[in-house]
Amino acid sequence: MKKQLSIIGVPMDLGQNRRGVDMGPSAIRYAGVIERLERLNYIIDDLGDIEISRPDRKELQANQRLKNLSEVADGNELLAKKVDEVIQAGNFPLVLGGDHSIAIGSLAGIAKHHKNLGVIWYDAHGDLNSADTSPSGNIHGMPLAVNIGIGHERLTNILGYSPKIKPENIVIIGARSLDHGEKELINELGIRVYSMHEIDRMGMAKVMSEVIESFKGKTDGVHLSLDLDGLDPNEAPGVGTPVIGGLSYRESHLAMEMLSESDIITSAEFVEVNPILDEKNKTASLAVGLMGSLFGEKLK
Ligand code: Z70
Ligand code: MN
Ligand code: MN
Ligand code: MN
Repeated sequence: MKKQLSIIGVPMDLGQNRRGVDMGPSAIRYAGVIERLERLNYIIDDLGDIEISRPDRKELQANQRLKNLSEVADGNELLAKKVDEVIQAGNFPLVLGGDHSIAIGSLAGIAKHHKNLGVIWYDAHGDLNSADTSPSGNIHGMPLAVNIGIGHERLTNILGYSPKIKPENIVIIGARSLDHGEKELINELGIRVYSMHEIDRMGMAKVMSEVIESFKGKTDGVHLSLDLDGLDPNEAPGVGTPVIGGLSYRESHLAMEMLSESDIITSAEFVEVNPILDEKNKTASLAVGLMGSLFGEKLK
């Protein structure tokens, strides 16, 4: 792993309906992310937060099928440029959300630098909807589709190219709430999904070995997009769309430790921490703990 990390906060809450997730970056900083990673001998450059424009109140969610499209697109454009700069400077981008719609900008900035970027989507959801299939109109349910080139042009064409990633380079881990259209797309494109069913049957160690093995030699970088709602809401209550029966604290730490050992991760984002819905910053602290493991903390 590169030793120079650039942290980018993205106070985005317009990709979904619950206010408060825009305070995720502050909550994660407050939980000590910088100190935690400095202790592991990383040099941290905190670039602060991307500016997100607010829609005026009567415009809020005017387009019910793509809520807050122009603000979400604008914020992601700025994020994509910032991430691109970080990688050009030779640093590792660590992006703090914000709702998951920010994966549109992160990946736009990252994928430019790779021919075959692998993506690990750690999430209860598939985030593979488009305006046509979405039950909610919330863009945070669409970023993975956008990154394979499906969706509104304002979103798919950020930084002027599309698609960003190939379906065969994606692995979804922790899925347990997929919409009808998402399942169809997964089957049509053969996207690999380790749902809770497979994780229960195989165990996280086997799942992660398979994932890591499948990326080795095939991809020229791997992005980790970790939605805290992939974890069980008992352990990560501070998320907008909790789904019971999720990944445990221990499974998640094991996954991060295995990724750390494999040394395949070249960029990462941690999203959907909502301090308003949290209990004493438990979810932000959990996120920081997972970053500790991802970046090489050892038990002994
Ligand atoms: C649902 C939708 C979602 C994140 C919830 C939920 C999507 N599939 N994504 N939380 N991160 O509205 O599209
Ligand atoms: Mn998500
Ligand atoms: Mn989710
Ligand atoms: Mn969510």
